[in-house]
Amino acid sequence: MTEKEQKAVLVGLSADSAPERERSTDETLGELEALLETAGGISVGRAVQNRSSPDPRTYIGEGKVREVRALAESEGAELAVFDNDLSPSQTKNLETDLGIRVLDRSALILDIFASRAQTLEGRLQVELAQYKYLLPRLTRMWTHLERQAGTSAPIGTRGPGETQLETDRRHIRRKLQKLEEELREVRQNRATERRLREKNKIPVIALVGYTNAGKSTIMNLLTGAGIPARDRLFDTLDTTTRKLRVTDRTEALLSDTVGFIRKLPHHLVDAFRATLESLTFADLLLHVIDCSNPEWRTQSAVTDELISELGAAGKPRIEIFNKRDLNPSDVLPRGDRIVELSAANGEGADRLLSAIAAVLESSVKTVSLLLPYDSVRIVDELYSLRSVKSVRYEDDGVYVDAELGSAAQLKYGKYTII
Ligand SMILES: Nc1nc2c(ncn2[C@@H]2O[C@H](COP(=O)(O)OP(=O)(O)OP(=O)(O)O)[C@@H](O)[C@H]2O)c(=O)[nH]1
Ligand SMILES: [Mg+2]
Repeated sequence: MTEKEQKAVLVGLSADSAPERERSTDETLGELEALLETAGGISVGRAVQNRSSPDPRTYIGEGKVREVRALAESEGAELAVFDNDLSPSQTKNLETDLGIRVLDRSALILDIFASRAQTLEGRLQVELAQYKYLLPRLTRMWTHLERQAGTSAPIGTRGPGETQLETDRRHIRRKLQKLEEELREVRQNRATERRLREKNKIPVIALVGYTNAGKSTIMNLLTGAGIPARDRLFDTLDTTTRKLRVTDRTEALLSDTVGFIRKLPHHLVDAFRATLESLTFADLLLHVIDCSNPEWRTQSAVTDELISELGAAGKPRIEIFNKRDLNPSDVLPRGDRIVELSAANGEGADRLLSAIAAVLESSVKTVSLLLPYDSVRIVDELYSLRSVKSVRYEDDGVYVDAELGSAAQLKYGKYTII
């Protein structure tokens, strides 16, 4: 499903009964337009309605439906994209009343994810989310078709329709099961990688933030990873991890992953939970905020909420106010764990690295290590970190007292005797 240069009208509802976050505004419609463009469509008109509550049948009111239909006809739109989530029956009713295809926000985001996913795990996750989205909509598709055919089917002939629907449902359930199995297998491999990483005890840093905030650009700046970083939403869907040299005494693994957006379809959050779980294994989160976006406060709050939802709220965190070059004058929050950055030109990278080092090397402690003779090269490593305080060579190995930051404490943890 791609929407190649399809003309679309954007429709939003701001219902008093809905929580503020779910109401449609100029800003959310602007974001919807960016999503549409990312999916290969083009907006030819907007319609917004204020109402006390959504219409159960068509979401927007009857009069507004007529207005949208007229707008779509005059602009030659073949698609109406709703800024909110529609129930399966609302989608069907709107398609009938408007005479064009109707997508809601979740369907549009799913479509973008489907066209972007690169790795096996990414593709499986998106497919899983798509089938889950489809399942409840299947019934409606059939009732719709049945109604269209104008059949009030005589008793005894109603079977085949039902059977077809059941077959389709069963088919999708089987497909879902198979996808879940395949995902389990892929994830098992990743769990093995993670165990290996833990054995080496290198601290893990995860980039998080709203889509398009500049996460991949920062990853490239710091590690030369060469990840594509284009000005479109959801450019990155897969997790990439690279080694990062923080200072001459500390190295870490930095990972870049999928960005967040408000009203992220819950099927997607569920499907991507495993990818996003890398956050819960991280030792430090870098929360990237695009401070040139007038909506950065909301975007940052959405990210905070998703971090909590994923169970990573307690992690040490550095906030990066990125794209400072595009917004040099605004007064931004300040603090030890806040860094202003222009990832595009590298301005502020040194401050970012110092802030990372400060977190990873915080709580420097003197520890005593016992290194077996086959691991004696570690003494050289410790000398090069300038952390050695004393060394004793005994029968059972080398006893070293060293001053280590928390990253190195982790790394050499298995040799620690005090
Ligand atoms: N002017 C300016 N542009 C930037 C800066 N950082 C990133 N960009 C641009 O912003 C756009 C998005 O950057 P990405 O690094 O792809 O953003 P992302 O957070 O990885 O986005 P997703 O993967 O889509 O979630 C790209 O066009 C970047 O070149 C910056 O500091 N200044
Ligand atoms: Mg990216």
